[in-house]
Amino acid sequence: MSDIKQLKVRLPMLIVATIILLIVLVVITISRTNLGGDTLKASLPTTTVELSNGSTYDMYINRVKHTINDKEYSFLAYNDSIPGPTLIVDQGDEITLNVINNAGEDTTIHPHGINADYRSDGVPGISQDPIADGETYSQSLRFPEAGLFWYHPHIREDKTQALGLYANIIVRPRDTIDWPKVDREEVLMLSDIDINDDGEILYDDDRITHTLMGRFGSVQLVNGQTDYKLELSAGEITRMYITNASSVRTFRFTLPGADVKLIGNDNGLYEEDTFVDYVDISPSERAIVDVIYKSSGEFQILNKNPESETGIGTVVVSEGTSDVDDAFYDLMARSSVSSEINDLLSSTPNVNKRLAINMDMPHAFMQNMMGEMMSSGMEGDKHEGIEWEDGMPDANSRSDTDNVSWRLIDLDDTTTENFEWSFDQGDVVKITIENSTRTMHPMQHPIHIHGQKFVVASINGEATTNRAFQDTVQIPVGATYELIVQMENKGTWLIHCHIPEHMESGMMGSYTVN
Ligand SMILES: [Cu+2]
Repeated sequence: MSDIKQLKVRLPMLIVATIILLIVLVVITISRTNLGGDTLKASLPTTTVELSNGSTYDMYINRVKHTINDKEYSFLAYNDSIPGPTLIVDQGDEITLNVINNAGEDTTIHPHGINADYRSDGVPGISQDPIADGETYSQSLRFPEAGLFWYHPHIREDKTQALGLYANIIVRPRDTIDWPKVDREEVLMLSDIDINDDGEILYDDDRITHTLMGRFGSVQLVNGQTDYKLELSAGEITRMYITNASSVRTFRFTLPGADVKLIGNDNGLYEEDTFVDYVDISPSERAIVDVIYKSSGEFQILNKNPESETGIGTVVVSEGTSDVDDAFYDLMARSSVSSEINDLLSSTPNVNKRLAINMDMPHAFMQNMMGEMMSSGMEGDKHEGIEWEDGMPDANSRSDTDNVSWRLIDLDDTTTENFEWSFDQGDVVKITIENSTRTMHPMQHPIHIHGQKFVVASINGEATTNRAFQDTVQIPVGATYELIVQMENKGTWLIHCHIPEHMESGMMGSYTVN
């Protein structure tokens, strides 16, 4: 056969082979981009797991297929559900978690707000080594305080938490006298996920981006879904345990049509119950509200902030069978909470610490973002000192841990990059945190203290009222907060901004209680 004849025979075969190869490549690329793939199990609904004192619980971290707006994505899950299982334990009890990591990358589990043993705190480099893919790690948890807590990774939270690694722990109180009676309880985990215009969720495995503000998700979720629905009866008293697991988004949680009574937050109950129109919940904060709908109908759950309004779920209320319990409208005052807080605030702090917030970026990067900065309005011109939405998406997406550094500066030792404080057990420490308008990018920061509960004693010099113990406080732009912490739990603990992209850019310090 001549060369030309051979080519004539082989050319169609070559074209067919090339087309098949291209199809295979396209299919592989699409499944990677969607992070989907048929081999993954579909995510399961969240379960509630009651754990008794001394019990052991296996916690698998797996990749799962999770559907958002009819599209499948590869998410991460604790025991295959998003959110992970809600763990219910009794105050004072101790359990063991066997963490089996099949995430495909390092992880740890941080029991957020559970202040007991720093070796169980899930902080890599302090509590433990990272749990590598394929490894199992045993972690014992003790629950000294009652309330609403949560667990999440303390490695690459910007990615792995957003992709589904979040869940609650409810610690039942030993003494229920301060807890109003309710008919039912619901857990609402708020979060958001960044899905681009092409329907893709893109994270870089080796580089943390969106460090300027933290990554806002374009899609807001309740319990991992866009169509969360709660069915209630009119007159029924529902307790909602609400947690914000998003990176940077503050939710102004609003329930039109309901009477909403705020009873608790991060680390327990308020001094007094109050009726509220909404609750602001910053990243990692919690709120406990008791809710009544007096008439039947369909109602929206809104994130209704000063800049936008997003429906994040629905409440369908059917005709009630019983009358509204009047006890719901009694506002409880808790002398036990007040006396513990007053005792703490009346003791003179024996250590004073002062922190400022600072951000740095190279000149070239700043010049690069000037245009967007000018068009998004002057810096500091934020509603109530909070960035509710991403005002500079372009600069934010181009920022990373190399071109932005965030710091919590110890004003008494400004040369240290990340402070390492030392206290004695029993010390009463006043930490004053100023969030100045004069930084390069003024914005709010949810500051989380590991290891001890604290009280906000004053805001801009004015004493606070109706307080509760907290583990996180969001400081808006221009505000100065005074926190009082009693150092009860020994060990080495972190203080950091709970916007993961800020923490990873350096916004943290540590302290040791001897
Ligand atoms: Cu921050």
